[in-house]
Amino acid sequence: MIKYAHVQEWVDSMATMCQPDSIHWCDGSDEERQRLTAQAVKTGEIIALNQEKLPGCYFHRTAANDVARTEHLTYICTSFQGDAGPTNNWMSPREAYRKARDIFTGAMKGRTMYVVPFAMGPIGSPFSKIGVELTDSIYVVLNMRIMARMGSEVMDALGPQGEFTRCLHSKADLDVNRRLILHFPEDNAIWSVGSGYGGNVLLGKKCLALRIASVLAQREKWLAEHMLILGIEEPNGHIQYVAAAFPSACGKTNLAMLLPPEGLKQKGYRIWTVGDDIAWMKVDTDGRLWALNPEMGFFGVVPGTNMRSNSVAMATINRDTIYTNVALNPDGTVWWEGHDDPPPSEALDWQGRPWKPGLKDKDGNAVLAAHPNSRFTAPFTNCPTHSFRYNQHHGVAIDAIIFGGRRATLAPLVYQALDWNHGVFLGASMASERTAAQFGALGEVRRDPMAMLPFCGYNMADYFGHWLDMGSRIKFQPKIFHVNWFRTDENGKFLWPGFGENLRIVEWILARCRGEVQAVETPIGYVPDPKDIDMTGLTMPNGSMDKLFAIARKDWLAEVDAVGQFFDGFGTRMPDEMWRQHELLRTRLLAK
Ligand code: GTP
Ligand code: SPV
Ligand code: MN
Repeated sequence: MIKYAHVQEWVDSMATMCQPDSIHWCDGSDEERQRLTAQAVKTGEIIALNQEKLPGCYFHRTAANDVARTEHLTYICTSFQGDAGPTNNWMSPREAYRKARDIFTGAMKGRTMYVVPFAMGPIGSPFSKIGVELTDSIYVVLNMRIMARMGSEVMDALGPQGEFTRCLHSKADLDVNRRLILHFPEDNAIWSVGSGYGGNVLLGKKCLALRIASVLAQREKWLAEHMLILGIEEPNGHIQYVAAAFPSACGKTNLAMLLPPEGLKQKGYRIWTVGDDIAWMKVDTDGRLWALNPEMGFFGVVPGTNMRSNSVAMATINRDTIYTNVALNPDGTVWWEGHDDPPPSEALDWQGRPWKPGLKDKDGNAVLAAHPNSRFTAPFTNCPTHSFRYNQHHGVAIDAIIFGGRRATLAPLVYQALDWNHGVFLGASMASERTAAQFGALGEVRRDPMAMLPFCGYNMADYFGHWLDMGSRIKFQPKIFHVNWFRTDENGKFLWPGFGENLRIVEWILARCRGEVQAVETPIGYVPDPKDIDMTGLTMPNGSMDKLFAIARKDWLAEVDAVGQFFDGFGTRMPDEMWRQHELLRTRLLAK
């Protein structure tokens, strides 16, 4: 394998600090995967699952205090605090390097440092970016091999002078008090220490493909977004693509793997999964917005996944998958809350403790077998609906952009922005209830603009400005929508069945994009005439649809105030157009 001098020099200097016993350059071969897997099984870092029932599958437990992204320990390290903005934690690069260096020094003693060259995006695509991650975790190497293009072919593509993101990771002692996830956009570098959990340590994903990439995207006039990409093919062969941003654990993987509901089957749609978490989007010479998924695998939420909610995911994760923090059955298979199988009579929970149904903790609360943020890592091509375009260098042309949150009240099932700038406002004022995907209080409603709050690598006021600017660069702008699958009734029950049934809403969205269906103009945007949503085969309790589409003026006016408070936090850096949109919404709500 080629070891270019500029890479070697950096590896050497990081090794001097971390002091590993040895250094291994990963070539990405299958032989290497087998060897590293055997080694990790031997040390107990991973557990081989039942190879008859789950061929190629392995299981890993993270430390009990290391089960989700730790946003409060995640920093954007720029020379000026204003460049990180009010929604990011900030540290000066000098202080960040100093603090991290203390923890990294000697952290790899007794361990091997793995050098992992990886590409986000197809190798050779003008979209693609190369990174090299140094890590002392085989679990990370095996996950990176699934999630990204990895190994010698990437090094070959890099070339002797090639620019790459310098990604350094060490588990160190997994001490939450000595954990830091640091981004240095000015140096194109990421340092992560003290964690072994997904989003904190698979540095190609959130750290590079969103936080660092968003900075590059602003500079180079493209978009790096927390979005799924989905294609819907009609029987005549015409495929329309949508990109959708929902916050973590709010349904991206599920929508990306959508299975048409029974009642719509006769329409003959075919679904193509292009991506489930990240979209990089560029304006092409044809004046359209093209989107590409830079990843090669799924790092998806396990609980709630079953044959009814997502049979496509079930088919994706029955082989060559790494499971993290689920429950382990005595026969070497796995289980989680919401699995098709009934709970096993006995199992080991995600922490490796004996578990049985009905188990309560000392306060009388049910003990979960799987962690609510337990995850699967599965190859993209395992997915039966994976798009034949996944390796194409230009991605797919996007017709609609969908924003969505998890909101028990307020936001209707679907509405459409009046135009691009209103759509940007709609994305910027998004809010959602907090899930288990990040450390913090569950259920609390927080603003999460474009589902990028934890992932934007620069000042979000500038980011909104960039979105506005992008609109003027796209000749054939995608239409922008907002959805809410999570509205509840008085008893806290979801009003909308969700999952495959969401196709009924996507269908309306696509018809709007084709200009084939009228809509009702309301103060917040266009909403469907209920008769335009195909409800064949779906019966809902009386009045549900009214509740799903109710727009309460009083609540929306309160929302306008809350959005205003959020916008105030950005001070004078906020683009005037965002305030103009805010005022227009208030005016429309107050008008008779
Ligand atoms: P990240 O990987 O964290 O970015 O999450 P994601 O946005 O891909 O979310 P995912 O599709 O994994 O869904 C998260 C949770 O939401 C799961 O428990 C799903 O069962 C649930 N969910 C997904 N879609 C729907 C839906 O349409 N309705 C309801 N009620 N729940 C849903
Ligand atoms: C998310 O939290 O949005 C994820 C999982 O997709 S992680 O990779 O941990 O960020
Ligand atoms: Mn995500």
